[in-house]
Amino acid sequence: MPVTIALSKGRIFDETLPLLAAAGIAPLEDPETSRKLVIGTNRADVRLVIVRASDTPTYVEYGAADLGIAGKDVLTEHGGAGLYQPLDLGIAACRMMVAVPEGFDYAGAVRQGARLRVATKYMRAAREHFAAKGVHVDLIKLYGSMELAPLVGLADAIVDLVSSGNTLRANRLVAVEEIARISSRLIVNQAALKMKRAALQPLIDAFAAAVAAHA
Ligand code: PRT
Ligand code: MG
Repeated sequence: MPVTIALSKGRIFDETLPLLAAAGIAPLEDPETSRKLVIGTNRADVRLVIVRASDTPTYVEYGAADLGIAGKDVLTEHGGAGLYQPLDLGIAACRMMVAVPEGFDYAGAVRQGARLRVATKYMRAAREHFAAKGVHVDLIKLYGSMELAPLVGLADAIVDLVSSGNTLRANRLVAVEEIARISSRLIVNQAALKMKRAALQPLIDAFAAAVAAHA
């Protein structure tokens, strides 16, 4: 039975390549240039499937992939049912932040108990964060480019991921609160781990060793 690993292209794929190499796995094609969604590797028993980042937990949950790599942000929204999460890989690191337009008095609005309109793709994380703080919010679900929302009056604030901070700066937004530190995790289908342990455990161990070596 081949081992199937679900990855999203872009930063997760790029930052996973060295971990795959440490496990002796080299993709035969580059998903940035190939249109193939199933990519073979140098090992006949290992293949990669290229999925949307937010779909990775779903493929692994249903066993369509045995392993996957997904951001903590994505895992929080998914809920993690059916997934074993043995390793924080430390890759694709960023922070989930609350951000507002420059000059917006966020602390003042919170203090006065104002009801804030918050646009985000991360509904669950945002809901839990503001509920824990006792801040009343109306959440507006978006699928991307959250930074636009406050600029055109759709929202007072956003909850988004920030790495360099360049996107916030370019749109005259400032981060006012950290919700969580984010990195990507190895996720494993729980049933596959039992049925295919002989094939999966060496990969998990190789990833763990590679992560420890870089720590
Ligand atoms: O892009 P797509 O809509 O397909 O999905 P996605 O954005 O979920 O996928 P992808 O591949 O962009 O991100 C995959 C994972 O990388 C996320 O789930 C995070 O765990 C992690 N990650 C790390 C990031 C960032 N850093 C990041 N900076 N994901 C997104 N961003 C975005 C952020 O949303 C914002 O728009 O980059 C912008 C900010 O970047 P800076 O450098 O300008 O601060
Ligand atoms: Mg993206």
